[in-house]
Amino acid sequence: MRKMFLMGRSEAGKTSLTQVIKGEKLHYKKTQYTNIAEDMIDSPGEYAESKYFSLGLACFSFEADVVAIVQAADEPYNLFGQSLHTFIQRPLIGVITKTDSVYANVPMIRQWMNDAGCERIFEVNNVTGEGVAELMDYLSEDTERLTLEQAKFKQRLGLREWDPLPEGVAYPD
Ligand SMILES: Nc1nc2c(ncn2[C@@H]2O[C@H](COP(=O)(O)OP(=O)(O)OP(=O)(O)O)[C@@H](O)[C@H]2O)c(=O)[nH]1
Ligand SMILES: [Mg+2]
Repeated sequence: MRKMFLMGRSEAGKTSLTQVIKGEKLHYKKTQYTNIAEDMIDSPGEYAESKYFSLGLACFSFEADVVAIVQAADEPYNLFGQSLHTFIQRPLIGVITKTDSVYANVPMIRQWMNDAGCERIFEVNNVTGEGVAELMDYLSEDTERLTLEQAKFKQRLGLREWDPLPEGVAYPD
């Protein structure tokens, strides 16, 4: 199971998403701090909303296998800059929550997530659980653990750690 780090504005639905994935009933609990000990790393929305804290999010990302931007389908403006994936050394995905909102504008949020460099985008409704299975399938894939030498070998090929090796290429002994 890949360890997912969640970041996004307050009320985006990060904690609710962790509850649905864990099979818990939705219950409101304001996130006050970032806990890295759990299977998923949840963070307070205020970190993403403040330029003083936002850099810290990049540090938490190193504790995770995958970083997820969480944005509600009815968010009125975008907090995240373009090409965010270039300074996060983990696969970046997008999770669009509140797809049930009457103000939902999923194509617009998708555009923001594509601009940020998300390699996969998932749409979920935390209330009904719709779309969550697809995200769980993605998370259930294991991340390959590399030795330093293997990581350096991939770098020499211009690959990121999580990119597959080209066909016919193997790590040197
Ligand atoms: N309709 C609807 N409401 C949702 C959905 N996801 C979350 N909510 C509601 O949105 C509110 C905020 O959800 P949280 O999961 O606490 O948001 P958060 O991103 O963890 O917020 P912070 O902890 O402040 O960063 C709660 O009242 C949730 O019940 C969704 O998919 N649909
Ligand atoms: Mg929360």
